Amino acid sequence: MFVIQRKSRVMAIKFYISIINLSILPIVSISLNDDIIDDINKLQKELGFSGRSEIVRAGLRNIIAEQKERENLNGELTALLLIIHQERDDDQVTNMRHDYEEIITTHLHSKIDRDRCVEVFLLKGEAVLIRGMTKNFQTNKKLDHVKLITM
Ligand code: NI
Repeated sequence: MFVIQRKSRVMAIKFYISIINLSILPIVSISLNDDIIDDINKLQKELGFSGRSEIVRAGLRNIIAEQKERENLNGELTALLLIIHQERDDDQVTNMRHDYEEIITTHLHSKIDRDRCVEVFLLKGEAVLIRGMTKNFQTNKKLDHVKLITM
């Protein structure tokens, strides 16, 4: 009798410890501008996320999944690279595209509205080059949105 009680008490303590461990996630602070915070608040309402952290985690999971998918790309590929940026940053794309002339088959550049432009690159070539181009554009802070779609 005594043994059983003791055992169940140990199990209860272990259970509480595992709950505490689950709830203590490392905290990472990030700086965001007002526009992004507004977007996050809107997303939270529209998609029913329980909090901002939840949204950030979902976004990060997407980036990680995309990156893993990209790492698996091999050989000759056809892909579409979509870029949205402020009109004033046109030169960012113009300067960077020169390094990738050999894989660019089509380049479309159009205005979205008064301040923004969209650029679409149809790419054909080695996966390693397409990956490199995507990485360079994605890490350019002046570009608002960069997305690779492989076919
Ligand atoms: Ni433009």
